[in-house]
Amino acid sequence: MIDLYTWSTPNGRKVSILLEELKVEYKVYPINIIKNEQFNENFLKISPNNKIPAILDNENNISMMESGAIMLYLAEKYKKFLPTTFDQRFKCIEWLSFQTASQGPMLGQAHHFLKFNKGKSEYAEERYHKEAQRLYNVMNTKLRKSKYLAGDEYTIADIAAWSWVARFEWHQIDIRKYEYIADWYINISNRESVQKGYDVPSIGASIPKI
Ligand SMILES: N[C@@H](CCC(=O)N[C@@H](CS)C(=O)NCC(=O)O)C(=O)O
Repeated sequence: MIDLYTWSTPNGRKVSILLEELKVEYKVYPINIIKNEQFNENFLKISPNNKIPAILDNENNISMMESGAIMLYLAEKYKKFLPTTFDQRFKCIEWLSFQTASQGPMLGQAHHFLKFNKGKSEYAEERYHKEAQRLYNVMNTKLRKSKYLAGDEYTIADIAAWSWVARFEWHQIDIRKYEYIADWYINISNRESVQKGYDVPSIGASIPKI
């Protein structure tokens, strides 16, 4: 059994969607980041960086923070959504790293300035909106060449990137302008496990439609 410490955010959803896809039994512990529960001492023991998501694997008592590491851990443990051939495996790690190091953090900055602090810095709004568009072009170009980010297979790299693309309204992107992302987004949105994992912890959230 996996304990999942999470909140209704793109980084949290990456892990709940993956757990649903893997059909693994898990227990949800909501960490309300609006109420600063991520700073509670007990949570700090499994998430030293004070951020969700985090997991505790009760089978071996291993805890894990950082969504990218958690996804690699679960995919490796349950042998799914991480290709086994050398080339494909590293293509998956490459696109997962693109997501955790570039796409997620930059879109997060776009949300900070475009949605939550509008009008505070014209420079930052322009910078992160431009960067969001650049990242969408990178993904669109890749998805024109292959059905999924790492190739022909649906992998943890897609789950990670999809979870952030689902916030397209917050970073003011019209997905319909990115034809290949739009098809990929709809295709993944239609997966039953993605729909289930999206609303964890349950608040009645539904996947934004395009
Ligand atoms: N690099 C981390 C980022 C995690 C992260 O930023 N989590 C946010 C929610 S999406 C959080 O816990 N924010 C609370 C805070 O920053 O205090 C990961 O990929 O897991």
